[in-house]
Amino acid sequence: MKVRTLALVSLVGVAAAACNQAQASGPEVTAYVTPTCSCCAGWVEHMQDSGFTVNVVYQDDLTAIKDEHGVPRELRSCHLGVVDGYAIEGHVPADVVTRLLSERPEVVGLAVPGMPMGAPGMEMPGGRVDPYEVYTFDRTGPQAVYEMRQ
Ligand SMILES: [Cu+2]
Repeated sequence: MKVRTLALVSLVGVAAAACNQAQASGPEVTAYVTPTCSCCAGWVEHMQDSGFTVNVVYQDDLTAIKDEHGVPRELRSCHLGVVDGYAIEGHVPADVVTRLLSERPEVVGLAVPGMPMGAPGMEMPGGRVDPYEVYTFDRTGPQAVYEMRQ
């Protein structure tokens, strides 16, 4: 019993150390945004607040970069994030990106199509939140609902 407790304590120690390290450097996201998009800037801020390092690339037209990264047309939103080889389309919450990076499913990326009110970067003054889905996708189209938010 005593041995088990000790093992558990040291495991927790390792996990805490790993967490601190992740926060210090943070996964790197390249965010492709249009210069006038305020909700895109809101999402960038949300990712930074969640410990991600975000490199913002401004482009007037994101069609080509989204085509290049295999984002299906029917799932498109405003900005595109690229993190660790995955494409993150639209207002995907940071914790769902973190889940993706730990589970590493065989998908091209995640998408929140459109611009649901209340999603990160789409916060409404009255606090309104519309339910929305986070989809996984490959180059042929949406694959599955990865998470639902409301
Ligand atoms: Cu937006």
